[in-house]
Parts: sequence; C-alpha cells; structure tokens
Amino acid sequence: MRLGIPRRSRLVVLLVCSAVVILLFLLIRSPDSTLRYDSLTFAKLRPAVRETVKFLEDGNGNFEPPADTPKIGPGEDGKAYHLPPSQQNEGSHSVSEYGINMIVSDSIAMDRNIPDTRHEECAHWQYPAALPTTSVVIVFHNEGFSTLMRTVHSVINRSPPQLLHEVLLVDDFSDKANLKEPLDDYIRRWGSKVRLIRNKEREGLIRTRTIGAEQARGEVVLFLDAHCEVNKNWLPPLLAPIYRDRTTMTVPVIDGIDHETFEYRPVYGPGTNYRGIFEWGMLYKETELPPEMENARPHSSSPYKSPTHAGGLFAIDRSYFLELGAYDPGLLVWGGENFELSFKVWQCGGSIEWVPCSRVGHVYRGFMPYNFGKLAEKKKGPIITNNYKRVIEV
Ligand SMILES: [Mn+2]
Repeated sequence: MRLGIPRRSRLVVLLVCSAVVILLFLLIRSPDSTLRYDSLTFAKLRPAVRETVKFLEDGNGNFEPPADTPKIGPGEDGKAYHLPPSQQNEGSHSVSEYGINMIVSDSIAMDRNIPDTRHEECAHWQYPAALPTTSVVIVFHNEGFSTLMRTVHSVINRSPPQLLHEVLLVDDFSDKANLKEPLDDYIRRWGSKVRLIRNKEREGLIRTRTIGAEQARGEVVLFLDAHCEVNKNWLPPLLAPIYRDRTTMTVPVIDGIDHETFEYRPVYGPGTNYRGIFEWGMLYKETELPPEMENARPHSSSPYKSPTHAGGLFAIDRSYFLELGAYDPGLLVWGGENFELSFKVWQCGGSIEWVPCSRVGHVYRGFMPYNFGKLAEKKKGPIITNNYKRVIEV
C-alpha cells in the first residue's frame, strides 16, 4: 500500500511532463506563435548540414557539361592562328598598341572551343548543389574589345547559370572609342547578367577591384583579367572550398594564351601541381607541391593549400573580402597586392587553395601597353617597388 503512493505520484509527474512537452510541441508548430519564429532563428544560427564534395568512380559529376560541338575556324580547339600576309602589317601595329595581336583576336570566334586541359579525374567530382552565387568582376583599362568580350563569352558559356549571378565589368577610365557606346550596345544581349560600371577618373587596377567587390551583388567575388578564356566546368571547383569554409580563397590554375597567335596551351607539365611562393625581395615564384604533400592526397586533382598567388585570378567570399578591408587603398595600379591580400587572409584565420580542376586561359602580353598615368606622378621611384615596401610595412 505504502509503495503504491510514490508510484502513483511518479505517474502524475510523468503525465504532467508529457502534457508540457505536447503543449510546447503544439506551440512550436502553431503558425502564429513567437516560439516558432525563435526556433527558426535558432536553426539559422546552427551550422547547417553541409554537402561535401564526392569523387564518383563511375560517371560524371553533377556540373560536368556535355562534350563540345566541333567547330571549324581560325583558332578553333585553341590552335595557333597565323594572319594572311595582307593582314600581317596591321597585326604588328596592333601588337605595339595593345601588347596583343588584336587582328588575330578579331579573326577568332568569340565562343571558340579550347582544349580541356584538366586532370582526367576532374570530370568525376560531384559538387554540392547549393554552391554560393558569384559575381565575376573584370577590371579593364583600354583593353582590346574582342579579348575583353571573349572573356565574357567564355564565362557565360562555361558557367552554370544558377551560380553565375552576374559578370561585372569595371572600366578604369578607358579612352578608346570602341569601349564606350559600342561596348554598351554589345553587352545588351546578356540583359542584366552583364553589368558595366565606369570610374570617373583613373583609379588603377587594385582600387578598381575593390570598387568592383563593393558594387558586386553575388555572394562570391571572382576576379578575372580582361583577356582570359575560362575552361570547361571551371566555376564549381572554385566555389566548393568557399562553400565549405567562407574564409578560404581559391585560385584557378592558369593556362597560357599566346599574344601573337592565340594558341591555348598549358603552362605547367601534365599531372604536376604548382603553387605560389615568394622569395626575399618579394619576388613571386611558383614551385611544385612537395612530394610529402602530394603523396598524402588521395586525389591529385583535389585543391591544395598555397602560401600566395599570382594576383590576377581568384575567388573569395565577398563579405569576407570586405571584412578584411579589401585591398590596401594605398597600393597603386598593381604590384604586391597579391602578397598583401594573402598575408591578411592567413593572418585572419583564412587560407588559400589552388584548384587544379579549375583552368583559366590568360593572354600573357609581350609588354605592358599602358602607362600608370597621373597615379605615377604622385610617387618617386617605381610604383611596384613602392607597393612592395608598403606591403611589408603596413
Ligand atoms: Mn593579365
């Protein structure tokens, strides 16, 4: 008899508890309850379950596009194009004006095919479906019209539309006539996908990049030079490490495009992985990934950490880039900004990864076809050395 009472009271406690739990559950489910709102907020604060990158032994990954349709014409498949004798004179003149043979560039289709220079594993990577949206920011100053537009064509053609929020062209005060109205007219074909903003005075590449990042509307900013051709499925591999960790900055592997013939060819030997380093005196160099790091990687095509990068082409979470203070506004035109940003990324808990499955062709110019304009008058000595000194001191 005496034992029955505590048991009964335990039953009462149990019933009361269940009632409270059921009541709470109903409150949370009820649409106009404030508790429901709180629980949603809480869910937002919790780290969401993130999809990971997977290697598929059989079949292609989710973003892998179908094979290219064969095309015939000058420069197709990334082959060298040589001008007929009647145009060679004009060609040489354009090289002295642009550092690039623009007559060759003008002869080649905007959407030509280029060879797929990736590691063969690259087709088999399965990427998270919900990768961040991207603004591709392209800064230009008196760039050749067809090299600039071929960059945009390749980005539009070779990026999954749902991940490409926009291409943002930022004109650093060009004075060439075909970069004014003809450019406005040309990009109209892409509607709001391609946006053009113009500086009211010369700012230099570095500051103009920061302007681009501030004006961009995608979650990730991806900087490209104005004379590039992005390769097959280049975008998802750059976004996946940022999706995993927003403090990771990613760098594609650069292929070379010849400034005289527009031949597209890899800079690095097949199957090798290089990364950016610097020597005393701020000399940028690249060396092969050390064997102990290479051997520890299950897939040679996976991204790997790198101390720094060459500067022109990289992707970074937009808000993280702005949190880092973007580029030092005291740096002029270009030179040293790659180190400045790399040091800030590493010192602020982030990292840099090179991404072998993302390949971007870049025209290496014979010489720099523009001057630093008024910006150079403000400083004594070469701008680049000044920048290096500033990166070390600031
Ligand atoms: Mn360049």
